[in-house]
Amino acid sequence: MSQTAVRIAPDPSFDVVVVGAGFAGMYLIHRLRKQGKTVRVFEAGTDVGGTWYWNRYPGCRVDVVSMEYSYEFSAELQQEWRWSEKYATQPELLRYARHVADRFDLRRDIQFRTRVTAAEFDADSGRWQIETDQGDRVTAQYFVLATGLLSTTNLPPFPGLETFTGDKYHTGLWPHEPVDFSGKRVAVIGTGSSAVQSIPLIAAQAEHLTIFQRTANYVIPARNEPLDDEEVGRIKAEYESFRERNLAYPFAFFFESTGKSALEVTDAERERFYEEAWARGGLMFLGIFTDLLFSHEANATAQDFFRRKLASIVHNPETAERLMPHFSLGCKRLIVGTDYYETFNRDNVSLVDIKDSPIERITPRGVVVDGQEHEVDAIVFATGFDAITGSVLGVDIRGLDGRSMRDKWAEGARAYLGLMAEGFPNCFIVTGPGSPSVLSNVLKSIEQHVDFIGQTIADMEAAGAEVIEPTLEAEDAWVLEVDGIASRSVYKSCDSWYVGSNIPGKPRVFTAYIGWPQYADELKKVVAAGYDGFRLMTRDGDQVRMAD
Ligand code: N01
Repeated sequence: MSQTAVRIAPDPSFDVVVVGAGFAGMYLIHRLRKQGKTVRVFEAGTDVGGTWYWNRYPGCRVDVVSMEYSYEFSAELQQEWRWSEKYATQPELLRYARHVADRFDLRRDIQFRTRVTAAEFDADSGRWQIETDQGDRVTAQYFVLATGLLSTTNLPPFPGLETFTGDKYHTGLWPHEPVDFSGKRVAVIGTGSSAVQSIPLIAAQAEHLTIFQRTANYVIPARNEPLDDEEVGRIKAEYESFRERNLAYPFAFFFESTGKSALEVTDAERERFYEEAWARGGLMFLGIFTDLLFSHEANATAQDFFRRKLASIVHNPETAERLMPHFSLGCKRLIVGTDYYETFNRDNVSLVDIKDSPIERITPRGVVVDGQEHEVDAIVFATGFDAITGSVLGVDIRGLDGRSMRDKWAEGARAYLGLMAEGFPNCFIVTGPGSPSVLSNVLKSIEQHVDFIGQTIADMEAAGAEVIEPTLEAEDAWVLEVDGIASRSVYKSCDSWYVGSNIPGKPRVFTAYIGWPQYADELKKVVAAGYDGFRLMTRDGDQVRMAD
């Protein structure tokens, strides 16, 4: 451990230390407190909310419907909170997070403005020793990474970046004060979800907007709308069964499906189903046929539909051609947007294709591509995240015999059930690699994992176990299973942050478990079989057998 100035916290010893006060860290406090555990959460920001604290760019909103993207652990909470729109905006989501923090008095267990820098397991004491950038050194029996999946921003090292004299923004680290682009020439680099959400709003304000696109993506209309009292009342009257029904869907959120292959219907029927799904909008488009994510042939029919839609919206045929994606729909995350393609019909918007001519450099005045300087007053980097693993590996985590997580994951992230890694006892990762995580309604995955952690700790205590760790055999088998399912899908067929290819040098591994209900069953089976695949021990290393 590094020898930084040490600040002794008033009580440096906890049952559980958690990294991150987003939705996972917040629910962990509530759940573990109820079990009588002492919990300390360290959070780099100045408030709760995680993703919704950091991502404040114009247009930022959730792409899973609000009535589903919310906690269900408290019936009172879900009854009293009133979402105003089908897809809540970032400010509303942040208000929700703050409301939850106040309602359950969570802040007293959170230390803000503090980043965990290192954590090491001490086999003698069976405890984790944790260090922060504020000089804290604390210990805990359990160490939980609630670091989020899209938290560590990716800012590519464009040559000359530091010489730019205008304003620079990253969508994932947006200022807390309002940003006014009126009268400015603005560049947006990137065309992922963050860019797609912000581009129409920036275009409406800026004098000119230039968009630098490396890969054209598929954008489905959100069809966002205010939620009316009648609909909210109907859902709230049967919230429990509404939740239960939605968890039976592959991504743990509801969608309408024909229940058929895209290839077993006539051309006219297929077109009608696609039109209906386009009119409904949202991520749910992917579920309209059963095989869009598993058959390239079926997927090609959806790609064709999207390209025709796009061509019908964008007036300039050359621009439309440049906006056409050329990979399997859904392979990169389908983007949910509002007026995105329509924005390219504005006179003050231009599109620069950088697929074959990457950004050469950034100058004091702008962005150079193919020898041409595009002069701008501000640059918005919508260049994404070191997803899934970035924030876990941002902490120097050392397990048994000082082995580092960075070494363990050098060839790709691996964790049994996406929850625990062999060699790192009593260390849990919420929505970690190998769990449904990014392919789910993540609020449901968070509650599922936090409940699993709470139950595991309670079961261990009842059985006299103090240490839990997965076996290497169980971890190996799980990694193979996750990869096996992914290999039958379209997800590995393109470059994306899902496989880590957006970060130079990152191992290319697809780590999301496809199929929320099957995963949920597996977790239940593991517990019912006495924590199958895990080793449970006393602090002295004696094996403890859990009841089946
Ligand atoms: O990031 P991204 P994001 N030179 O990685 C480009 C969630 N989210 O922040 O595709 C030039 O998707 C890169 O190009 P390419 C959601 O899960 C949700 O937009 O790699 N360009 C791409 O166009 C989402 O998927 C919402 O070729 C470079 C863009 O930058 C995830 O977060 C809203 C480059 C990055 O897109 C990430 O979205 C926002 C380079 N060197 C985010 N490097 C909701 O709707 C990267 N790019 C809830």
